[in-house]
Amino acid sequence: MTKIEKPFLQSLRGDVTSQAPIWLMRQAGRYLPEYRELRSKAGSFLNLCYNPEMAAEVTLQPLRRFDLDAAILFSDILVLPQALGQELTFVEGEGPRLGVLDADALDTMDFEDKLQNIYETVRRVKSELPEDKALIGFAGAPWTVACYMIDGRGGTGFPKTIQFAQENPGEFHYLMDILTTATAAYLVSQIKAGADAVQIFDSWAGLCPPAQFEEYISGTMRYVMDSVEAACEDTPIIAFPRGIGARIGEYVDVVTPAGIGIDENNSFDAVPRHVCVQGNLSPQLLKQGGADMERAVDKILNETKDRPFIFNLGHGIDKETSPEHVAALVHQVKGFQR
Ligand code: 1CP
Repeated sequence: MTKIEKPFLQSLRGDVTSQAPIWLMRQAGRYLPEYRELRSKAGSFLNLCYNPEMAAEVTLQPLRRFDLDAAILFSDILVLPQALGQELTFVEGEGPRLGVLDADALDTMDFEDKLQNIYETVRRVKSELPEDKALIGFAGAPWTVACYMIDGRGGTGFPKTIQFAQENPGEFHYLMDILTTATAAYLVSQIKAGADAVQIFDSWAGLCPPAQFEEYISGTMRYVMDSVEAACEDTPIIAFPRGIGARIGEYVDVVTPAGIGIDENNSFDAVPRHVCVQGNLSPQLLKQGGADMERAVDKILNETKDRPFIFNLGHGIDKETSPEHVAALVHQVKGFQR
């Protein structure tokens, strides 16, 4: 029997596929009624993350509805600081809250014990996924995770982190080293459990002071990549350094990921043509739908038709998005011959 290819992985290996593969950041989530139903059964977001049966179901929900090419593990970037021993809660409608950070008290030895249910979710999804669909594991990049660990919450622009990184470089470095090692181990375990590729979210890379960009963004990512590649050399890694603007070219040169996520304010042109680009429809346009969305999608598809490419949003899907707009988007992308 011939092996069925996964178009998502073909793109990451550098092929220009005849149709663009598509998945959407935050594709499992509150815009889907079936998600809201399971989420309320689970009682809390974290209960859902740590329950392999429910988390696997939520991971697969968007693929049951739409012809997406990849599932992304249902979890969160903040389960890693929690496994390291920092307190984490999710306040309904307000997002994450982390306890006061004591970097010396972090458990760098046994933190993976607390992530076993997440690896079990990966195994379950993998066993249920059709052969032509890929499973994406993920983690936050050290800078972005440190932002939440130091500021304790999102939505503020992370002023404490930015100040701390500048005024206490030694201590900040210590935290980044812990996160670099732990993130790599966490990703390698997801790959060993069955993830076909991993994405590293540096959602707040754009907030790093420019003078520290090489150290905390591109340099740190290079270390994470080195460790993951040493253990799993054939598994493609997608980097998503959101908001870094014109530094994207330099970033790709240093980090050399198989795939690079482009946010809606950046352009595909800034990246060498052999590197697989992923992006970059505005989540607002998806929410709006209709002719404006169609035009924007068409522009993206035309711009990327001669290079390895994965269709995605420029950032996570908005929770007010209509599932019908997602269906229309997938239909349009799949109907475009490259
Ligand atoms: O109430 C709920 O149901 C919780 C909402 C929610 C969801 C669905 C959170 C809280 N996290 C998630 C899942 C999630 N988070 C996924 C998995 C599935 C998928 O993509 O379908 C992923 C990949 C993430 C990653 C994540 N979490 C990032 C990076 C991507 C991004 O959006 O920039 C970040 C920054 C987080 C932190 C986080 N977790 C949740 C919220 C609301 C936030 C953002 C907090 C803030 O800064 O305000």
